Amino acid sequence: MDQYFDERVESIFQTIRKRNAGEPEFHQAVRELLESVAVVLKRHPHYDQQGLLQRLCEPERQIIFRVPWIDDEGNIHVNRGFRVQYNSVLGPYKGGLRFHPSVNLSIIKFLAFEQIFKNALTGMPIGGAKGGADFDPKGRSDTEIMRFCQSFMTELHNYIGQYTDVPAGDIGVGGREIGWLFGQYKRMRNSYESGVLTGKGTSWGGSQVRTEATGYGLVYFTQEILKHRGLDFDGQTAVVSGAGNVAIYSVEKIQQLGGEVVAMSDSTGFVYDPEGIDLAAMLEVKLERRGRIVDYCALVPRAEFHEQRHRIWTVPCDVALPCATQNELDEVAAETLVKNGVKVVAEGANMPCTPEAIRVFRAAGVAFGPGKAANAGGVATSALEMQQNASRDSWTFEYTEERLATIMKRIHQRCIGTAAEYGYAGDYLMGANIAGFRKVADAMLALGII
Ligand code: NDP
Ligand code: 2IT
Repeated sequence: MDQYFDERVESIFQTIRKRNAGEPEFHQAVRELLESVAVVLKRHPHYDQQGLLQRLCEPERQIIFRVPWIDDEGNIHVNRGFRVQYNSVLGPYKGGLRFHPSVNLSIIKFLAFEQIFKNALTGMPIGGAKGGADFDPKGRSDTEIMRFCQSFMTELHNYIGQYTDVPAGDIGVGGREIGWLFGQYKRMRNSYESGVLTGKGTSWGGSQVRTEATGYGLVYFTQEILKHRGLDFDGQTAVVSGAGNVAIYSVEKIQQLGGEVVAMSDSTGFVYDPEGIDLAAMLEVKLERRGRIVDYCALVPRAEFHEQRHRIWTVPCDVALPCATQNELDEVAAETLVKNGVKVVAEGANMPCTPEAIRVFRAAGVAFGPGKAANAGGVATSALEMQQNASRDSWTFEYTEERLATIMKRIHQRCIGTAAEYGYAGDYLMGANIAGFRKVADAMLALGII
């Protein structure tokens, strides 16, 4: 019986792999989930009815569209836009938009697939989706990026809505872009539908704490892991990769909790600051000037710049938080972290650790918080924004942050409780995958073959 389900899961995965050829990131995300779920099927064979796994792995809808725009010199550019509406069994599709030259269907599908289970873990009524474009905002003027956002929304507006699909930000899409996207949506629809996008400005329907939420939530989740091991952040040394939205607010919260962050990175390299990152200087370089991380060293001369961003993981630390992009932390990096005594690794980015790196951490007994649990605070606060929009209310910063902290604690408990129930005590990856899967699968079985 046990072997039957291992083989069954492998055969379903092979069919998915063949049907979605040339999509390695998508295969990676599906494989991890299916491998965790075999143990659930052994205990509850009814999940293998109604073609559940095959339906779960096939997106409900995938939209690919042309995004033409004109640059400041009058040249015409054509980008490709995506929205993968993966699963709406728990609520309207929900998930971010990524603008980055590396965006393709494989990346959007893996992100949308992960989002289904992440959103389920939050306990909020939201389905899973992701979108974006292979547009590179780097070096573009504000007017070029605004025109791009307007062209993107001119097509996307046909497929979204507060009860249908609610996008938000991700890499390359922050509050500024959400403003341009929302402005164009409002204009196309002649309707002030606040709940159609999240991550809005607080004066026009946005929620307090949404900007900080992914980073803060990640650190709350990591704090729970530390507590579970009889530790806290006070005195811990941390390394945080990336220098964008998630990384910056992770660093802020770690510092508030008494930890010290000694390294951060961007796509051009990393900085090591032996006295701890000066966040005001980093905010000036990355958020105000939108500059390169090397510029931090001009403001903080004690810091060192290193060109190879992957080598950030050679900096010894107790807590490692990869917060940049997928597959940024590989097996070699994981071995180095373990050798240097890392205690906790938690994913702020989506799928930043390769499967081989995760195996290294689990084998070494390092606590590993997978992204779909650890970085769920962003989307959870998006759901709080939807709640405020639906009731035309707005909550204070303190109240909203308290809600976020409670949600992250509950996700931690759900991971720990579920992992123990299935014989994997302390294994957050198994806990998150199983708890997320069961919630979605139960709803899919209840709603029939759709
Ligand atoms: P930002 O665009 O604000 O920042 C991204 C950071 O990662 C930048 O420092 C960027 O460097 C670096 N980066 C991005 N792509 C690459 C790449 N291919 N190679 C090297 N470095 C790269 O994005 P966010 O902080 O919002 O997102 C970071 C991660 O967190 C992503 O994986 C995202 O999916 C995930 N996430 C985001 C949430 C959110 O609410 N924003 C919620 C949950 C997860 P550079 O500027 O040099 O390109
Ligand atoms: O990966 C993610 O969870 C996000 N980019 C946030 C999604 C959202 O809808 O807030």
